[in-house]
Amino acid sequence: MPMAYDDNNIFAKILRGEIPNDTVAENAHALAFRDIAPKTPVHVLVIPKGKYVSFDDFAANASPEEITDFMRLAAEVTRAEGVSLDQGQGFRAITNAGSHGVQEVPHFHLHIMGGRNMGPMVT
Ligand code: D5M
Repeated sequence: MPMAYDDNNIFAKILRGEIPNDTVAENAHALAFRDIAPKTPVHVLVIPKGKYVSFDDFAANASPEEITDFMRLAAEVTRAEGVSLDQGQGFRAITNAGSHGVQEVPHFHLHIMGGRNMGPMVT
């Protein structure tokens, strides 16, 4: 069963064009834009255009086309931002889910972060 989705979340408003965003790349099923409060020199969020609450919802319920477009857009972002392994020094891709994951926005998003050494994983 798909999870309940809140149409009033901020990324839903971005997808509807109700609030602006700093778009990095886009395809049929996914959008990438700069995080409004970047924590690293490169900090881009990749979101599906479909209504998915979190990673587990997306991974379980999205179509193969949605998943492929999402992953390919994430790869495009790493190249566009110069952090992909074939041209740069790498990046960290993370997603927060639910209360223990400290997810703030209940629309699935992948953080692509880089431009400096990220240090060890923190808990
Ligand atoms: O993190 C949610 C992330 O979303 C956090 O890094 C800030 C970012 N954010 C919040 N509002 C906006 C807008 N309007 N544009 C761009 N980025 C935004 P998480 O804890 O993973 O849910």
